[in-house]
Amino acid sequence: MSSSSDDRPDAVRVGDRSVSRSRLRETAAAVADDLRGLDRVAVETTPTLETVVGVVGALLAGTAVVPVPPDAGPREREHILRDSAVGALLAPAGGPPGGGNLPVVPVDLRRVSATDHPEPGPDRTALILYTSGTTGAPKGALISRGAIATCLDGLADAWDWTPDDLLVHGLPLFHVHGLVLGVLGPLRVGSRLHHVGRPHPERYAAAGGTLYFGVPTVWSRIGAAPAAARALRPARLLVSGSAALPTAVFDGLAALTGHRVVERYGMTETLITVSARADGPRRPGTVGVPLPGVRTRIVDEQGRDLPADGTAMGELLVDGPTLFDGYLNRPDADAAGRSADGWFRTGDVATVGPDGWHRIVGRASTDLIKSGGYRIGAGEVEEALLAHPGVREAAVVGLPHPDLGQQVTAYVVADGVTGPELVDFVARQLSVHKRPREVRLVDALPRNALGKVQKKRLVEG
Ligand code: MLC
Ligand code: AMP
Repeated sequence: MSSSSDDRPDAVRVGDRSVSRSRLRETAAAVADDLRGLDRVAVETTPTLETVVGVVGALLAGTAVVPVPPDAGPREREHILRDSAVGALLAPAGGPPGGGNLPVVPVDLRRVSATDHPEPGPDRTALILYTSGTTGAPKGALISRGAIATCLDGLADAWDWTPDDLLVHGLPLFHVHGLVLGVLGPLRVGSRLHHVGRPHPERYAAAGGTLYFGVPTVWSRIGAAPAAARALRPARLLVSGSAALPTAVFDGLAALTGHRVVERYGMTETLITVSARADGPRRPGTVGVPLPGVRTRIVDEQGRDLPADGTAMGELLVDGPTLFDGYLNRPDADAAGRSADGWFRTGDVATVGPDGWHRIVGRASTDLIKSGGYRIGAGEVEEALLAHPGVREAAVVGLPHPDLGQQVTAYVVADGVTGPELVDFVARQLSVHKRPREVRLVDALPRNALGKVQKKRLVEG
């Protein structure tokens, strides 16, 4: 945390409760006292002040934080807790008992401590963020303190983010966007934060911020609520990321708010790597230029470099100080995610212009879906469906959706079970946003001569 002598009582506000920075440090120090010596701790990431205090407490203690989505179904939750081998769960004091066999360390905002915890080194793991791949259960990405610090300093520079700002957002606190940028960002920069609970347009409008974060779905909903959009006129900067911002949404917001949205690009594994700048142009459909220290290049399917001519399309590779330190317990996945010379393979297809501007064209695989800014692995949802005794075959794809970008759609061959029953069945295992929005019951899945499901045909209809 940066040390600002200014101690505003509403430095960090979540919902209708706020704390000053000094109070945050004292309450977090009490959590850190409880965690001392613990390597990893899970945090129940409800959108509350307790989550902020719990995360900061763990960071003060040098204990790696494993965020648990509050709506994670039992199967997903069990996987995260088992795979990360956490020693305890941090949860709001007085909340429902949710630790199972794990000891629960209560986060109590009334408790303070004056312990001065020494700053852990930059190589220490700060966060283990569970994220979906194309197949199987989510993997835990190890994110170091140094990677986070470098990323946030780069963004502060790109966006002229200063202690004078009031950041407003309502994003979930278990991903890079809401947690790293949206909570650790203001703490590092020294700006105020107002987390509005959920990213509803009217809550953004009422918050009177200078800086706003949203995923494209949030911006699209604000653009569809003209009064809320107009209330953002006095803001300094609107920022979009986590998925592609449609040009129509960019243009609509420009007309209503007077702001050309700054777009930035990143991933759980790399943090934010490319962004437009506050003092530079913003071009709809593009995500800007690499942040300080980040290197990017595009390659063809054989791994050969492609020219940065604005036309050649290839897989985007990135390297630099914001990269993660690998997946927990998954050296196989680490190796598969790197090029021969060690750059991280994003799986995104991009063009790079001669001026360094990046355009994200799409994803190389149809098996990673982005819906409402959430990353969803088709394989994980398919496995959840196949666990139903009536399901014989399942193929999950992301179909274009005007509000969500893509919607999770399942094509299923099944006996004696309805679509809504299958949606409920998945909901009992996985997070809400991983549920199919639609189940299409079919007689057979399209397959090629080798028997492989042809997902492109399902997407193209
Ligand atoms: C949702 N609902 C469903 C459903 N999905 N019901 C049935 N089937 C499903 N499949 C329910 C919800 O629980 C909710 O109910 C209601 O339907 C409305 O859902 P919704 O339309 O999805 O709206 P909402 O829940 O408000 O979600 C939209 C959203 C959300 C934009 C707020 O998708 C979101 O918070 N996205 C942010 C994701 C994010 O932060 N990604 C960052 C990844 S990091 P009820 O009863 O609850 O109202 C990253 C790196 C980077 O990508 O670059 O940033
Ligand atoms: P996640 O790991 O949840 O952070 O998701 C990372 C993925 O989100 C990237 O690989 C991209 O596919 C997508 N993404 C993030 N930001 C953008 C953006 N500005 N434009 C297009 N796609 C984006």
